[in-house]
Amino acid sequence: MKLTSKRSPMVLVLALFCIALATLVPISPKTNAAFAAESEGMLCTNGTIVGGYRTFNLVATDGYTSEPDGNSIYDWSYGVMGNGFQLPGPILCANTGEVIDITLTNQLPVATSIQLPGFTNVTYNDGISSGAVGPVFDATGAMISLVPQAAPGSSITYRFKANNAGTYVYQSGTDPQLQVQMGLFGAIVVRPAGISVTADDVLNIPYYDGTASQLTNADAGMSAGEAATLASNAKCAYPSINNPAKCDPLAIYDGAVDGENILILSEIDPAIHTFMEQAFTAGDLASLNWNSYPIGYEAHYFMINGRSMPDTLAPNNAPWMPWQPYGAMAHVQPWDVHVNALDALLRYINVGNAAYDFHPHSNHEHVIAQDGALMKGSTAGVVNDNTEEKFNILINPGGSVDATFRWTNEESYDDVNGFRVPVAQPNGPNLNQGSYWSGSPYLGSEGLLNPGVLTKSQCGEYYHVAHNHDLTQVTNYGITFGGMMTLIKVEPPAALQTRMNLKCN
Ligand SMILES: [Cu+2]
Repeated sequence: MKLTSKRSPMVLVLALFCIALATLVPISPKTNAAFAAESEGMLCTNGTIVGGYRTFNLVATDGYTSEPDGNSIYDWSYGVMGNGFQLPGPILCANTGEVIDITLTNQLPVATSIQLPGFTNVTYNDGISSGAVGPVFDATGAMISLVPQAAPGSSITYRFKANNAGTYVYQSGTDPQLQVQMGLFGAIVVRPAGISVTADDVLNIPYYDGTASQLTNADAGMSAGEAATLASNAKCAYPSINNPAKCDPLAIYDGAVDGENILILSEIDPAIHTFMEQAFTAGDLASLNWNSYPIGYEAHYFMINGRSMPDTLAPNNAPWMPWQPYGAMAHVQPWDVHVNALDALLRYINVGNAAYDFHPHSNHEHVIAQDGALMKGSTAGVVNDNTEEKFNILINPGGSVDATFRWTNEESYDDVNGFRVPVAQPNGPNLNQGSYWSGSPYLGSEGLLNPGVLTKSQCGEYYHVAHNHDLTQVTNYGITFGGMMTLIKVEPPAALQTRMNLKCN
């Protein structure tokens, strides 16, 4: 008796320990995404060429994503077959002229599909029937899907030709108000095939000097040799309106891996996700549709590439977010006509249900395309340029916007040659130092910080905020400085990095 009474608390502790261990086991274990290297910039899924078709094998499946406040959200999303769940779905990259096959295998307990806005002549084959995609109706005549769908456990292939370069959405066409909210969305990026950017093209890239006059790189003093070097690093987003064999001068961008970026904007009402999780766990299939949701819609998380600020700043494949593989922080260096005259490209997509007004601080961005169409027209061979410098970039639901960005050193200060514009700083105690402040107003320098201030500066770089201008959406469940926000990292010029032996990555 004595022994037992002495041991009882020990047994209880052990039992509690076992229960604690058991709760650490995921309820629904999922295949982890293939362990991939960290990187910056847009991360493409290229598929494989099978029988002349660019082929993507996707699954629709469920899993969990994390929010910066510690919340874990149950989602549905597309993933690459074999890699399992990820949010958003993979960024599918292709070239103009290619025929694309997307085979979707449905691992969800409800029917689902892929709708491809912006592509024409899409056909499907589900092994039983095939033909042009179109709305699907039930026996009573009610529409149940915008496109043919895959039943749970079955597959469907969609085939279409990538005729035009651009940035496109793909998303569920089945109960889309619910399924897109749950995470069934991704991006398709089509690049123009067969266009190489020449030195002459780079010399003629328009150069906006802040006045009404529009110069070119050549006017700004670029030499032919410099243009040739930059041309070898350049990529093209859209062909010229009048000469499809050439790149449009405003659509030439920095071909470095981090020169091309994507921002897929979305939002989450966590109550819907919890409701669907509970219905799924209970096997209550009738509740896995929009009509069964009993309360009003209210989003509390707002994301870029499936992540909320500050997670947006982490690199692609950050190991602590295995199911949210895409970062959203663009890296640039100061524009320089001699060594760095190619702009960064930012591709925006909105899969939310209202327009988002996105605002990059510091410089305007140059909006060049909307919904996969270059904003230029041609009347009797004369090009009408409707591209525009924008302070606020409006992205409509289901739509896309492409914009270029450059950061210019307006005061022409030059740390390589020791020219500094005088900047008077307040005394330390009067200075509130943010965690992205290097301690110095000069790019490539670091200065003294007040005691207790930890900086995230690596090499005296600048960080510019870029965020949804509806500040209620720059929040994580109501807590500000989160949500649909990221930073643009302006690194010191390459020459200064070399000279000062700066480590910027
Ligand atoms: Cu702001």
